Amino acid sequence: MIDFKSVCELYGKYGIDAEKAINRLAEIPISIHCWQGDDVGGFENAGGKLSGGIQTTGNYFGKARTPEELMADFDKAASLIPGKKRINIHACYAIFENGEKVDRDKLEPKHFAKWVEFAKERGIGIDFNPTFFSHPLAADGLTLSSPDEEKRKFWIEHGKACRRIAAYFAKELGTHSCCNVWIPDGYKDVPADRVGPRMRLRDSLDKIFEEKLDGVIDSVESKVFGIGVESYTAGSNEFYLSYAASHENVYFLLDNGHFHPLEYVSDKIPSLLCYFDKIPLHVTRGVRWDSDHVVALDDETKEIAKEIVRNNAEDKVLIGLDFFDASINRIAAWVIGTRNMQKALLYALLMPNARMKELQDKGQFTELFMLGEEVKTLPFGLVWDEYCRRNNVPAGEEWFKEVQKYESEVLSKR
Ligand code: RNT
Ligand code: ZN
Repeated sequence: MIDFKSVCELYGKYGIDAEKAINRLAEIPISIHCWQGDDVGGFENAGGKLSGGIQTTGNYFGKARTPEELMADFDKAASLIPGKKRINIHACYAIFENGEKVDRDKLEPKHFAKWVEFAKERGIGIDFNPTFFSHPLAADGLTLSSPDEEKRKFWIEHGKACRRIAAYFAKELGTHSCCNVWIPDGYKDVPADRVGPRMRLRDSLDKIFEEKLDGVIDSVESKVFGIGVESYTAGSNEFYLSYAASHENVYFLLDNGHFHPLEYVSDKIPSLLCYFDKIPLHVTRGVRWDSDHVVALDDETKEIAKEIVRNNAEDKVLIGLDFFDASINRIAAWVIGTRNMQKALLYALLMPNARMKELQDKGQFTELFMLGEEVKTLPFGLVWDEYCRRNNVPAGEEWFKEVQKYESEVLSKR
């Protein structure tokens, strides 16, 4: 067993301070999405079907069916994830009490009081999302771009209501609340009018964002296509990027599953950093047509982390996760995906970033290449293990025993 001191010495040879790296990592919050726990189901109508160009596949047992179950599962996952956390919830996770139920255009902060209580007890912030899918008024896949003015109005009201709820989270919890608009709107086949839906969407957004609200970081999330809307997406990259660039206080959210597979979100981050002081992210793993596989410690995740770390952008890039896999234990999915994002950040923090930048600027590309390759085989895993130990979470595969125990004692009884 190599002790941590020797590991630090190995890194020290490259001018890398492993101690500093783990301290910095501990300060980077990850917003963990609640929806991995129940396949984006929400609490509105048990067994309701997910729609809107997104899908979960698989039927692994033990899915959370109630707020209590979802919160308990989240807690279990969080107990196995080191570092700072936030929780990201959706409007369809409103918790109604005393038999009350309102439609989405009438949602109020009180319907999320239980979530605030949950977050307060754990000292975490809440990020939020209006839910523009899985609803009868979105059955045709059109919401804020709908030509049906009644429907469009309903969804505008929903967006406004959600922003007020996000402001309530910010006020109650003393930290910002990122409120992200993603809509499924699009067409399966080649549309006859591509501008009309976008002009309606633009108008809807203007109305939603009209009210100034403290503590809310508003964002809009683009997508290249969804299942069933393969030919046209109203909220495209160009549309939302232009919207955010031309509207103060509205930011552009990058979901790395929402681009052509050969496009890299890691290269979009430094581009946006030149213009925006906030960049909300949905970190995920795209696989062919799916944009929502559990985050792996793959090259692109590492590259995304590098762009955050080496640009000192951890206060600017708001890291959120967005994946949902129903084919494996959902708690394990949360733990693996979140720990992978953190591992990627640690990996990036353990690179000789300043020296590499200098080599680039001096044109010393041979040395730059050599260095980048050499540091790849430093004992990164041992620093990660130490980080886990210091944060009182199991290192290595030890955490999985906890999930297995929870699976047999809790999940299997559902
Ligand atoms: C869908 C978007 C969106 C959703 C969540 C549930 O393609 O990525 O962010 O995944 O809002
Ligand atoms: Zn997303």
